[in-house]
Amino acid sequence: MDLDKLSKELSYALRHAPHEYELELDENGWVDVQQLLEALREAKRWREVKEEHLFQMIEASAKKRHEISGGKIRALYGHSVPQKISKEKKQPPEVLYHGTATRFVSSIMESGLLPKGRQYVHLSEDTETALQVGKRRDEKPVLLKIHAKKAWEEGTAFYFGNEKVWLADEISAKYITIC
Ligand code: HQG
Repeated sequence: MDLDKLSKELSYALRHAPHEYELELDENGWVDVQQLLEALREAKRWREVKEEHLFQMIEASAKKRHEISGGKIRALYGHSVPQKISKEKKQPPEVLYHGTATRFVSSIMESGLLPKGRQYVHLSEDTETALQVGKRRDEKPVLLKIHAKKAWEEGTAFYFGNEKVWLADEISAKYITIC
């Protein structure tokens, strides 16, 4: 079983296109594990997929993208489905980071961080993770420091994604500095 491909397919199904699998996410993004497995098994590649592979996939991944609980599974962040996935509000640490491409920086420093194609802006707890995120779009990404605690105290909502990924609706430019 190719666990990396399985993770990518699940991210696609649970973040972006549940309808293609005839799945419906609940308000927190959960779907029934058995329904998901049945939908996956319709494709030849996943005919043999079982629940244990989902656990192995989560275990094998360096990033905690998915979560299983009580017979349900969900993506923890990254959604672009039209129905807004409700996330748990949580006070962020003093600072968070965002790695981005050089070509986006002037627009970000003018309009702030916006969710673009996804439902939320994604922020990282540590600089290393943020730089990795930025490297997806730029060999030499720019690291932005987000003054998260100040933004929170002044009314910006932050949400918990996983231990390393934080979410926000948007971040005003006044809380962002270029590292
Ligand atoms: C940029 C992956 C211009 C923003 C990653 C980013 C992450 C602006 C892009 C997770 C802007 C959106 C999310 C503005 C934001 N003007 N550009 N005002 N505001 N942007 O992919 O944070 O591996 O939606 O800087 O590793 O790059 O899939 O967000 O470059 O954790 O699990 O607009 O997705 O995780 O891009 O990545 P994205 P992201 P996985």
